Amino acid sequence: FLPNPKTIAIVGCPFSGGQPKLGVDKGPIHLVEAGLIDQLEEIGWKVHFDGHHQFEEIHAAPDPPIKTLLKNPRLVSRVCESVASVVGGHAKNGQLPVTLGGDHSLAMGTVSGTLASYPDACVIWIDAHADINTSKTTESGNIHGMPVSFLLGLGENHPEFAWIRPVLKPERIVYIGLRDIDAGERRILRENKIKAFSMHEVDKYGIGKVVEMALDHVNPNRDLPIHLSFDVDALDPSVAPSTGTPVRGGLTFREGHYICEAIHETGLLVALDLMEVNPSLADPESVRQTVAVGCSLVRSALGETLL
Ligand code: EXY
Ligand code: MN
Ligand code: MN
Ligand code: MN
Repeated sequence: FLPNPKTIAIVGCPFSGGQPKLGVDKGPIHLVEAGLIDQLEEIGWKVHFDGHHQFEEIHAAPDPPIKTLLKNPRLVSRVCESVASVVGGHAKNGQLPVTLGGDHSLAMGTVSGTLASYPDACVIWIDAHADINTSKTTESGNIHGMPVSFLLGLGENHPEFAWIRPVLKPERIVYIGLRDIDAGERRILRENKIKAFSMHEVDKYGIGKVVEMALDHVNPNRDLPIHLSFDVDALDPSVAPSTGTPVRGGLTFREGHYICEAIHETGLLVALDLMEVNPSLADPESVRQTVAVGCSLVRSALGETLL
């Protein structure tokens, strides 16, 4: 799908408004300072660094909760709308947007941007969580637990979110890594027949088979563009400790990398998100480890091989 020279657009999104913990906005700066851009050039990409978007023009205060529950709804909505246009613009130019979060609410923007250019794209969502709460089911009000429901058009019909078109079809998203799902989310997954491979399936079949089954579901003929949205909390907390909502029993270092490598091998990747790296959580060595694993996942998805 991408013209030569193959070009990546790095979109830094220092944004934390989809959840309450400070510091996740520092994720992109740490990933870039760890050398991600040079590393991607070394594996043969032309890299356009699009900067750390400050969303300065977005003044959302006062931003009272909508229906008393959703937190920072206007801020999150407007930031994601801006991310959708930035990511969509890069995709239209034939570049591969790599969006560095920031919290996972940003994926409302990134996936919207991808689907604007590639309407038949599928989404592979790697996460401990399903991020599919609606304004009716959310218990926390944190919008990073909700982006998928917005993309599917299940949730909010508040005019503030009217820009988000329900562009994603339930059969075009698949999850890998789930292990912390709310009761309401479980119902939504079932009612919409959304395919998900939890850690149980990873244990049962092995990661190789799980990725193959996931691709068979969303991309049976291996001809549709792929948007990979990788939440670093999909990894086990021993592998990626610096993240806001860690859940034990996650993907190993190799399982996470295998997913990225296998998706690269399809030749179909058109957009990548790396989300929820929070360098303010945990000790300096854990932060270094999490940032390094984040860079290394991105390299694997973009073609770094072991041999
Ligand atoms: N399901 C919980 C909620 O809705 O608040 C936890 C969501 C955590 C979401 C993280 C980003 O993946
Ligand atoms: Mn640019
Ligand atoms: Mn997530
Ligand atoms: Mn998560």
